[in-house]
Amino acid sequence: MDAVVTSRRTLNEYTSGVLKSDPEFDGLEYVLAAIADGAQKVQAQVQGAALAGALGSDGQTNVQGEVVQFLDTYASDTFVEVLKDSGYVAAISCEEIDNTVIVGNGLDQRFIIQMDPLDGSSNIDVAVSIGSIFGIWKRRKGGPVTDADLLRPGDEQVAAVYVVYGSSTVMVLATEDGVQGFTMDPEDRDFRLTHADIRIPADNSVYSVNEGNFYKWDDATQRAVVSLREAFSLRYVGSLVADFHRNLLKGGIFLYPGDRSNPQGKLRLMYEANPLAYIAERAGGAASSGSRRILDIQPEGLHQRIPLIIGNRDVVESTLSIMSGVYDTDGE
Ligand code: P6P
Repeated sequence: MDAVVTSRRTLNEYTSGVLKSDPEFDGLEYVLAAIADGAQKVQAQVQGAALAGALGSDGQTNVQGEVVQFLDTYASDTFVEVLKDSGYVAAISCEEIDNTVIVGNGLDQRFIIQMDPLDGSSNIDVAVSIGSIFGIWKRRKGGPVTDADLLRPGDEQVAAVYVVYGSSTVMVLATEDGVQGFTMDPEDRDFRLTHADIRIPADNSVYSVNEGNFYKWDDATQRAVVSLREAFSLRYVGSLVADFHRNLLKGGIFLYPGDRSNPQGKLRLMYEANPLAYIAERAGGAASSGSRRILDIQPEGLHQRIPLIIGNRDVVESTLSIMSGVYDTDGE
C-alpha cells in the first residue's frame, strides 16, 4: 500500500511539471498549492467540528440572506488568508463576503478568484459530503481591479477547482491540460494524483434533481424530468459538489432549474456554475442554463443566480431539446 501511495505524483509535482512549461500559467501553481493548503485546514476543521462544538450557525446572515454556519466563516477566512499569502492573487470574490476582497495589483498578482468556500455546509451536522468551489481568471491588465476584471464569462477561466470532503477528500483540477483528481493521503495529508484525465462516461446512469420542486417547474421542465425518470435512477445528495463529483466520475446529469418562485434557480453563476461548467466541458460534458451555454454568459452581478443543467453531453442536449431550448453545445 505504502509503495503504491508514495509513487503517485503529488499536486505540486503535477502542476510544476505541466503548468511551469507555459508562461501563460506562471504562478498558477502557487495559487493551486494555496487552495490545497486551505482544503487541508478546512477538512480537519469539518471532520472535528462536532467534537469542537463548531457545528451550527454563528447567528450571522450572508449577502444572500442565508444563515451562516460557523464553518462557512472558517472556510471563507481560511481560503482568503492562504490565497492572499500565495502572492499571486489580485482579488477574491466569495459567496460569504458582500464585497470583493482586493488583495493588490502587483506585477505577480495576476489571478482573480471567485469562490464558494464551503458549499452545502448545512449538511455538516448530519455528516453528509460537502465541498469548496473555485473559478480562476487571469487579470486582463494592470492597475486597480475593476468590475471588468471580475464580471467575466466563464469561458475566460484559466482553471477551475473543487474539493469534495467525503469518505475521502478529493481535489479536482481542470486546466486546458484536462481534468485531474488528487486524493488527500491520510498519512502525510498531501494531495496525490488518483484520477488522471477524467472524462464523463458516455453511458449515463443517473439523474440528479430535487424532485420535491416538481410542481413548481414549468411544463417543459416537468416533461424533461419525466423523461429522465424513465431512463435513469435518481441520485440526489443535496450537496452540489457531491452530486457533481459522482456524476463526473460515473456519468450523470444534474439539474437545478428555475421555478415559479425562483425563476433563476438557486445556484450562483460566478462561483458555482462557471467553475463546474469549465470542469464538465474539459471532461467532455456540457453545461447550460436551459437556453444558453453557461460559459458564454456575460455576468451582470457577482452573486447572480442561474439555472444549471450539467453533465454528460448527450443527455444534457437531449434534455434541453425536450425543454425546447435551442442549445448549442459548442457555444457557436
Ligand atoms: P435544495 C446546498 O445548500 C446547495 O446550495 C447546493 O449544494 C445543493 O445542490 C443545493 O443547495 C440543494 O438545494 O433546494 O435541493 O435543498
